[in-house]
Amino acid sequence: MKTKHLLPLATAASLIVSASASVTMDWVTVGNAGNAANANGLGSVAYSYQIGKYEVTNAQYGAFLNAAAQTDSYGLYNSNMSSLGIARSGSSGSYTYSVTTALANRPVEYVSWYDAARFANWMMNGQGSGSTETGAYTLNGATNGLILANAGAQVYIPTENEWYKAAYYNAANQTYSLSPNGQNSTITTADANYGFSVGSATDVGSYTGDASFYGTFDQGGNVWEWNDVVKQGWARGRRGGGWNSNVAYLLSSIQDDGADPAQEFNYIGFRLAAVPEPSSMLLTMLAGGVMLIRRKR
Ligand SMILES: [Ca+2]
Ligand SMILES: [Ca+2]
Ligand SMILES: [Ca+2]
Repeated sequence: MKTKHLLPLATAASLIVSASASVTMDWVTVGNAGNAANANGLGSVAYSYQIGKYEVTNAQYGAFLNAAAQTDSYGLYNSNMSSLGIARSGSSGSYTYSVTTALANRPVEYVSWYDAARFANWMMNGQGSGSTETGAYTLNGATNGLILANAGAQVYIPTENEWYKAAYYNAANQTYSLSPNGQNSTITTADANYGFSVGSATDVGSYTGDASFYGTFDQGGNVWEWNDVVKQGWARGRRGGGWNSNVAYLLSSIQDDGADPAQEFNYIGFRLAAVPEPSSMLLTMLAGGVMLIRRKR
């Protein structure tokens, strides 16, 4: 399972991947629209959507930085990333970023909710020179404050219900499991990266036998993941626990109070969600002859 960690360090340090390539995201489709919520009220989603199969990786975020952070006006880069696989060189206006090959498939860490929102905007706007400031979220330079997703968001930070359904719902028996790998009994450190069992994040998808019902990996452990729910009027949700978390935080039963969306730590990352483009949705609406209410928040 963790054979990749046996790479000789000398090799790992000398191999640098070019991070200028475009980002390919692996998605899983979460269907079964209109499923009932769990007993705690979470997990009901009235529409079909996609969610990242994995947490966003250093390779993906490094490509984003090279495209969008040559002048890093919004703090997309955190210097603590350098020891975790993304290095910055040059000076403001011509910054470049390189990703250490051996760490390319680790989840990106030290990202705020706003960094995740900007990555989502950039993805929705077609990458490259696409804007980070408009799209799924109208940021226009904001690095704090309450920013809500726009009605037309197509690539975005998942809602708490979307995240929760993808992690814990089993459509075959219409129940929610305790753990994101479908288990109801207590999971162990053979099933997910938590409790300092590894001591850091691992490559996404390392726990190959522990996908969710819909095929996502690492929704329990590795890194906590931002979601879009607003808590306490200002905080944003994050779920799933991280490599340093107690097992309780991995489970569907945990109540989340949210966190400061500006905080950046070495155990919080994110994955994205997506819904079909408006053109295909318009066809659905015309075909159905009904108003399609896209998302509930
Ligand atoms: Ca940041
Ligand atoms: Ca297992
Ligand atoms: Ca995770």
